[in-house]
Amino acid sequence: MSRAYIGLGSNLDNPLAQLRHATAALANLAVTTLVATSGIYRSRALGPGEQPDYLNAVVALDTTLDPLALLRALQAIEQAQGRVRGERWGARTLDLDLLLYDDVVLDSTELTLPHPRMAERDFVLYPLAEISDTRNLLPGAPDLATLIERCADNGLSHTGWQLGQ
Ligand code: A4P
Ligand code: MG
Repeated sequence: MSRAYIGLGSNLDNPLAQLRHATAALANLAVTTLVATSGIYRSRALGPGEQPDYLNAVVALDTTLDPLALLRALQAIEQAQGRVRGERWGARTLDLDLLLYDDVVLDSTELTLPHPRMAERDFVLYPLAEISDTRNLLPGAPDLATLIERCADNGLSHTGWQLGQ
């Protein structure tokens, strides 16, 4: 059994419903158990042009899917929720990022672990810190509390909402 952390993001088509729907889909994945969910955060869109704010959250899964199988399962959930791949970092109904998979380090075209941009993103670090042991979480990186201290302020706020209804 491996522990994986998934970052969820949405800024189109009822983001709150998108995140909750995705959480239910993750809980239903084969050979996978949903073990923890963070609160839901609002954050300013990082990316081109004028975009609506994002809702972001992180969940923890225990799974026996290998990392690539899990990534493909995440992409299938994105597709099922109407994700249209357009401009990089463009607005989207649902983005599921595989943040961490145990302490696996991987750099292939299809999958990079840990997620290459997670250590600088407040909308990943804060929800992750809610549901994880913050020490030695990212292989080869400072602990989560240090990363949070170093992270630029991008106007992150907790909505008070949870992923489960
Ligand atoms: N890929 C490689 N490693 C991974 C991984 N660990 N997890 C590949 C997920 N995918 C991974 O992703 C592009 C390719 O990355 C995939 O084909 C996969 O094989 P994508 O989801 O198709 O495209 P994208 O999400 O537009 O690009 P990218 O570079 O993954 O963007 P990010 O880093 O996911 O950022 N602002 C706020 N406030 N909140 C957000 O959640 N998210 C993004 C997307 C931008 N701005 C944001 C937010
Ligand atoms: Mg992505």
